[in-house]
Parts: sequence; C-alpha cells; structure tokens
Amino acid sequence: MSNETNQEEPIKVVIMGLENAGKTTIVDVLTQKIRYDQLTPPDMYPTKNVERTTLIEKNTVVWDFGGQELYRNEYLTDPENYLRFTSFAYYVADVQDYYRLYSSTMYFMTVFPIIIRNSPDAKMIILFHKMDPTYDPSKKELKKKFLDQIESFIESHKTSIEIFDTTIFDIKSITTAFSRVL
Ligand SMILES: Nc1nc2c(ncn2[C@@H]2O[C@H](COP(=O)(O)OP(=O)(O)OP(=O)(O)O)[C@@H](O)[C@H]2O)c(=O)[nH]1
Ligand SMILES: [Mg+2]
Repeated sequence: MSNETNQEEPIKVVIMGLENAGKTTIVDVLTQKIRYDQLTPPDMYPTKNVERTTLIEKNTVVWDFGGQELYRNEYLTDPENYLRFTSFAYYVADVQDYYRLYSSTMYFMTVFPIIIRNSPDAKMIILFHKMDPTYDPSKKELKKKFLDQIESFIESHKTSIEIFDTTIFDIKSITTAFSRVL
C-alpha cells in the first residue's frame, strides 16, 4: 500500500503591488465577503513580509506580499522561495495614488519578469483598484498612463495579461476579478 492521498496541491495565488494599494483589504473581501460603507474604508495595518491566507473550501492559498520597501527588498532577494508554483499573479495598482504611478509601473516591471521566470505558466492579472463609485472620472487617465508605460514591456514578454477595475465598495468587482480562482 502506498501512502498516496488524493489531496491535491493547493492553488497558489500571489498578490503584489506597492504599499497601501489595497491588497490585504481585497483578501479580506475574498475571505469574509465584507461589504464596506462608501464613506469609511477600514483602517488597515501594513502587511509585514508575506501573509498566507487559505481559502479552505477552494483549496487555494493566497500569498499577500507586503508592499513596503523593506519587505519588497526582502522577498525579491529570494524570489524563488516566494514565487515558485504560482498559478495566478495579481498586481494591484492604486488608481487614486497619482504621485506614485511611476513607482508602481516600475515595481510592476520589476516583479513581472521575476514571476514569469519562477512560474512560467502563471496567469497574470492587473487590478486597477480603488475605482470607487465616487471616484473622479477625469482621474481615470491614470489607468491609461499606467498601461501606456508598460505596453511595449508586456509585448516584449509575449504574455497575455488580464485587466480588471476593482473597488471594495463593489464586492462583485472583486469576485469577478477572482472568478477563475474562486
Ligand atoms: N477608497 C478606497 N480605499 C481602499 C480600497 N481598498 C482598500 N482601501 C484602503 O487603502 C488602505 C490600504 O489598504 P491595505 O489593504 O492595507 O493595503 P496593502 O496593499 O495591503 O498595503 P501593504 O500591506 O502595506 O502592502 C486602507 O486604508 C484601505 O481601507 C478601495 O477600493 N477604495
Ligand atoms: Mg497589506
């Protein structure tokens, strides 16, 4: 008799992006299906290093990468350990953070090739997050600028990327973006 079980390896989902982009809040929505009040987004603490959350019934583990520079430097020096066996890689860009648009595109262009190198079959998804119902439409320019900046980079990697607009004030926007995972 072998000791083999039918238990499959969990599906690994990674969520990356700059600090304050909203990654942990998104994981909270996925695990608790919280509906937030439009005027009061929750107070959250910055994530230290990487937090793993298991979506038990889906056999999925979500790796939420703390976006503060300290943690970014830590896991990017040992990316293999953190990014191998990824099935879905989400990059969260904060559409309300106009001043860090450039930093966010730069970080995206840093992590994207590292993910591909460590998990060549990973599905890549960008979330343009904090697209709140009250968000000034004229600022939607930021999404276009982000995409313009990464366009030739993406083409050179010959990998397709899915794109979603999300906000915690519309749970469906988040469950839709994660529909292939959930
Ligand atoms: N307006 C708005 N605020 C949001 C949204 N999602 C998250 N936030 C707020 O953004 C702030 C940062 O959220 P976090 O989820 O902690 O951000 P993070 O990306 O996990 O940050 P690090 O852990 O430091 O990498 C919190 O105050 C959240 O309430 C959203 O869709 N709209
Ligand atoms: Mg966090």
